[in-house]
Amino acid sequence: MTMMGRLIVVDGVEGGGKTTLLEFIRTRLATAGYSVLTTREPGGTTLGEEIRSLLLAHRQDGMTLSAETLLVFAARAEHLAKVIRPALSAGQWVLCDRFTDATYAYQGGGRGLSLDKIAVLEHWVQEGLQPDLTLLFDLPVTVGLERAGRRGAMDRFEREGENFLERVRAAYLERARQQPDRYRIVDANGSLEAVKSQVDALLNRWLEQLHAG
Ligand code: Z5A
Repeated sequence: MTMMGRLIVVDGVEGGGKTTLLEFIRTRLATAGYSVLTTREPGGTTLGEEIRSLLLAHRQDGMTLSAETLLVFAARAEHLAKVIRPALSAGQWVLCDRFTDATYAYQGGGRGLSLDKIAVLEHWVQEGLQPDLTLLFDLPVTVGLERAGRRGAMDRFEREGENFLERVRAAYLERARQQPDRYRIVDANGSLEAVKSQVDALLNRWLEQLHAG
């Protein structure tokens, strides 16, 4: 019987460097002998990437919070069924740029959707599947925005501004506090090299724990 793979998620407020470090993390896990598939949310499938464009685009008539949340979970249902579950079943490891914590943080913390409603969708779509590890890239919102701003035009979420992102950051940290086994917090407010060496150390320790059973 093939061993199930593991689901590792990188998440956090913008500009933390999670996308920049994705390849570094993939290489680190590959060196440890794992076959790793990298993917992202919203996205990861043809339909999911189309939904991502809808979510990030600026529209004159906006989007209701319910529609936004249902679109996020529609993309996730597709992603789980067509990419994540098949890979895990085949023994592959999946490294995903953002996952459901982002829904709790952005739609829940940021926009104020009740966490109970998110939990209903989470149970429906994930049927108990949770990441084995979530690396939470944490940094002051102003630093993250400044970095994201340097990268180019802002998307619909980055334009919400500082107060919104402060609520998003607080929601991420609260989830990490509630489920310390699953989360590792990365202090992303340093040089790229400093963040990399932290991530490397966290991964080494986590892999050791995993092997120790
Ligand atoms: N969203 C949601 O609302 N609900 C959900 O359930 C999900 C998502 C799943 C798209 O996500 C949006 O969807 C997201 C939330 C919402 N909101 N936004 N924005 P995304 O992950 O695709 O967002 P992104 O725009 O691609 O990435 P990001 O979060 O903005 O950035 P990042 O991945 O944390 O950082 P980065 O792209 O690696 O780095 C940003 C820039 O900073 C880049 O120019 C780097 O070179 C630079 N950088 C990175 N690290 C450093 C350090 N240490 N020093 C200096 N400069 C650095």
